[in-house]
Amino acid sequence: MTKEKVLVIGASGQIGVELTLALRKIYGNANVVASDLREENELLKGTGPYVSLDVMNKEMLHVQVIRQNITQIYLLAAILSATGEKNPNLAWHLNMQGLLNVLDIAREEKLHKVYWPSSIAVFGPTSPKQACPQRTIIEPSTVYGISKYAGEFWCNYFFERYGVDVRSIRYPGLISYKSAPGGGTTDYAVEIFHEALEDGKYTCFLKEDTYLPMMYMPDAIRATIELMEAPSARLTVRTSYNVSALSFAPREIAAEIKKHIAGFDMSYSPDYRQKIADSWPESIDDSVARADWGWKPEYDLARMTKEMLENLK
Ligand code: NAD
Ligand code: AKB
Repeated sequence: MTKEKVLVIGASGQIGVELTLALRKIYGNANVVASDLREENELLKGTGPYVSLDVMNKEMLHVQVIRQNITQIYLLAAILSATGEKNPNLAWHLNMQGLLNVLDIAREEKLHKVYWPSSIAVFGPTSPKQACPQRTIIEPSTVYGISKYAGEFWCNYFFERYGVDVRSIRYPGLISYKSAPGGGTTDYAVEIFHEALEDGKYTCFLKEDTYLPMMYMPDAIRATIELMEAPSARLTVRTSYNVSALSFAPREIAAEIKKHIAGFDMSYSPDYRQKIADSWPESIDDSVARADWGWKPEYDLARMTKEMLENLK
């Protein structure tokens, strides 16, 4: 078996830190190179190689891939929904060109596999609100969603035309305690834990009854690794897989936190992110991922809340 050497781009971000640590357990510390535009995350320091890298600089990226004998790339560098609405051109540029740079290099260097996440943000106001299916009407209304939907089809194109083994998941909002979220609409579901523990109160930027699909980070990391380890022949989706775990509204997570912090006080002050949240489905149908590669979530709202509070304390 060929030795795998993995490059994680965007390794200092919310997913990158935990995914890099998980990949280092599988492939060995020295065989997973973490990279980011910003400095190495504290949790990664001393656990394996780190290089400073801008995914927009294709030449430098190509040099690193050759120099380090990279066989797989996990591309996590992106601008998320809320930040994207503040700077649409930058979001489009990074989210598209970063992906195209990686796909081109993967084709030229015959990389074994590429991972690139999409998002539930591909869905828009005309998509079904409940149990949104794998294949349905997709008319995204954010620049982030547009870039993810276009990206999904680039992945499919590179697979069909050049045989690049690129795999993808449409993550819901991810909840984690190790590294901070990076400018999304679902970030409230992380902030709430920090502020509940620090101040005993939180002002939510979404309305109390805004249901959104969510997932606890250990489930997301496991989903990613299970998809990447699945036999290629079993995968029927080469755009991006729906995966589902939780669906809750701000008032429901507040009620769950109150079970642990009795005096916790939640108030609401919706801002521009409400419109983004309103354009997304409330829940996701992930039956294709379940059938193709055996996906199944482990965490419900109660278990996730308990673990988040215990770990953040
Ligand atoms: P994040 O913002 O926390 O991390 C992204 C990282 O990319 C940051 O550390 C940033 O410094 C780095 N980066 C930015 N520009 C770069 C560049 N030019 N070159 C190299 N690195 C650069 O994001 P995240 O939440 O970890 O998301 C990772 C991926 O997962 C993204 O594609 C995102 O769209 C997707 N996703 C995330 C969520 C979520 O809830 N976190 C949900 C759905 C999809
Ligand atoms: C965001 O809110 O932008 C992300 C996502 C769902 O893609 N968390």
